[in-house]
Amino acid sequence: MRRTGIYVALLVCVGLLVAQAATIEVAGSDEYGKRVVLRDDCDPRDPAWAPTGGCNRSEGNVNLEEFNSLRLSPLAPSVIGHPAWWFDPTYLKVEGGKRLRISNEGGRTHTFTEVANFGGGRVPPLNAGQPGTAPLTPAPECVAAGVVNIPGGGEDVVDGLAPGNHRFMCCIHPWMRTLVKVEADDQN
Ligand SMILES: [Cu+2]
Repeated sequence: MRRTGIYVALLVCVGLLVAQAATIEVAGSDEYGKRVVLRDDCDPRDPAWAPTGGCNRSEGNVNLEEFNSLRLSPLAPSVIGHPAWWFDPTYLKVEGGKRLRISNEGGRTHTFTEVANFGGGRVPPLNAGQPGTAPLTPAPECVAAGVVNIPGGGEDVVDGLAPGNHRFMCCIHPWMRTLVKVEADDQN
């Protein structure tokens, strides 16, 4: 009886380990695509977000006043941006041929736009640096037709990326950036 109990306990342990391994595999697996999360922490209780699209979050802690106060730094002439507005991760490697899933877990609208070079976005007030300095020059891709907006809670998919470096930025908040390094598929 005692030995049976030990076997049952062992089986339960093995089962738990297998279940855990499966969960980890799915979360990090290329089979379903790696994921970039577009993040912000807008405060839905602040009505000041409403005129520019609102804040589609159940909770958040950054009001528009704080967002604006952290957009610039006295230590730099150019745009810094509120640190809660970011692409997570800011650098990732994917295997060639695998898709990339994009999830906007923020409450504001963002874009995940590939550009040849990082630059300014399409919203002039968010490109402006310190008084007396030149604003960021918009990346051409951000002012072209067809830029896809991803609303708060929205999803998108990027696939067909060739091996090499790919720069993605938000065309609204130009400090939101990531570099995707696509590795050559060595099975060819
Ligand atoms: Cu954005």
